[in-house]
Amino acid sequence: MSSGNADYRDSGLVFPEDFVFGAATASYQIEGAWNEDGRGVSIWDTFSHTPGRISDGANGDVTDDHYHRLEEDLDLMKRLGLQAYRFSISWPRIVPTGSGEVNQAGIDFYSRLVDGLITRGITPIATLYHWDLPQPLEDKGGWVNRETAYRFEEYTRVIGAALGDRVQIWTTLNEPWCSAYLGYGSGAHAPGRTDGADALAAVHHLNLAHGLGLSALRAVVSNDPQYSVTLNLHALRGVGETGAEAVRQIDALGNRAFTGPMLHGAYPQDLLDDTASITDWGFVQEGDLEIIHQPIDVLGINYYSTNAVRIWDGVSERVSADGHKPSAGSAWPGADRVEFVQQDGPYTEMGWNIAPDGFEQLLRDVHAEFPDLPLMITENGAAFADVVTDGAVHDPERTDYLRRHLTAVHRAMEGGVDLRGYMVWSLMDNFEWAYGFSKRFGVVRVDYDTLVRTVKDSGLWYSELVRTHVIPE
Ligand code: IFM
Repeated sequence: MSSGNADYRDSGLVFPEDFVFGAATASYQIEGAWNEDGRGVSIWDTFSHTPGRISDGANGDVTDDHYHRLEEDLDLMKRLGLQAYRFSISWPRIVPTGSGEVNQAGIDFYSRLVDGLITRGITPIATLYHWDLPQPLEDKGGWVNRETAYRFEEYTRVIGAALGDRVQIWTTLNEPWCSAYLGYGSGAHAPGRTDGADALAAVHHLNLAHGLGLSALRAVVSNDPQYSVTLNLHALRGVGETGAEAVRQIDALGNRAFTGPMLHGAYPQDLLDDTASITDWGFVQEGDLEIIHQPIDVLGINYYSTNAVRIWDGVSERVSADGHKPSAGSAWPGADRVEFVQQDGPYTEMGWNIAPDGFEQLLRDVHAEFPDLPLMITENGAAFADVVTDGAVHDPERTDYLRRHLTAVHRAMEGGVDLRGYMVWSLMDNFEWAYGFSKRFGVVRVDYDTLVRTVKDSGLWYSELVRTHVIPE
């Protein structure tokens, strides 16, 4: 698959003054302190402590130790000049068993984080759920159980009341596609379950949690924040004659299963038809779609690469380059005949193809479908095998990746897409889920032995961009 990416490397492009540049992280990936100050156990603690689940045998017990290094990390953000910081809140730090008793120490931690950001002139963007479900809720069925959505609503009310005078953008869920399909379909992510019907029930209950969470926030916050959700919308390329049909199926499962109910107020009929032999969608109850379909102020988009698909001919050896860790089950229930085709490089260390043109196209497509909805890039970045040389990290590939993707963002804006900001993934190297510490996404290096932070060359480059709003040389 060739792609037209060669010319996506402009410098000198100017972003509007009110365009916000920041960085993103997630609680389980950076905090550590997994069993301190009253924090409960999450599904990722259980999963990462289970032998064989994480490629390098790592876990998030300590990871970047951000919980204990909060002030140092806030100073680092200030030094980089970040205008916004997108973090996630660990549900089991706030409600350790997932329901009932609230842990004040957890609330205090995020309150200090938010105050520390505001003092430094950095806008707090809070994500309520970036995958660390309290284990006791999983023990009752996790996201397959409708009750989990109501527990999410309760947790949201607690943390919304505590931080709802200061947080400026609230994001309900991060990438519910991963929570549902990797957590309950392919089993590559916690809780590691592999049942297509469960994955689809999880899709709906996550959508429901999004709606319930929005209502809960609206009822308790005291400032005037923006409301959002972050989706990892799949940028799809059809291959050959069957490409269009394969794109339709994957688009339904990967994109429209979320944008349908959240932004149009209905599940797409073709999704229901494609999955009819797996589930009758009886878990969608009367009134659910009204709860889910609420106005949001900005849609968060995470983008890394594209997927190329076609319908498998049933004869030739089947490839399955869907960009995720090989796993026991399928991440695509009902799309059994779709084949993910290996795309041309270059690739990042994740094996993901580098495709800024796919990024621009995705942004244009989303804007065309939802012209009145502002967009924000809530994640974009790349893992590469960094090398430390005399205390520095020269990572030209990451800078090049960022430049190309920021060029794509700029071109989309020139083309009329209403884009409000860009959060690089990630502020610092961290626990990359099923890959442990083997993949580094940070613009700041973390030495996992000493926990020393070193700004990479890409971080210096990004810092200049943030300061000037012009893509540097
Ligand atoms: O590290 C993850 C993040 O938690 C969610 N989006 C994709 C990133 C890179 O895989």
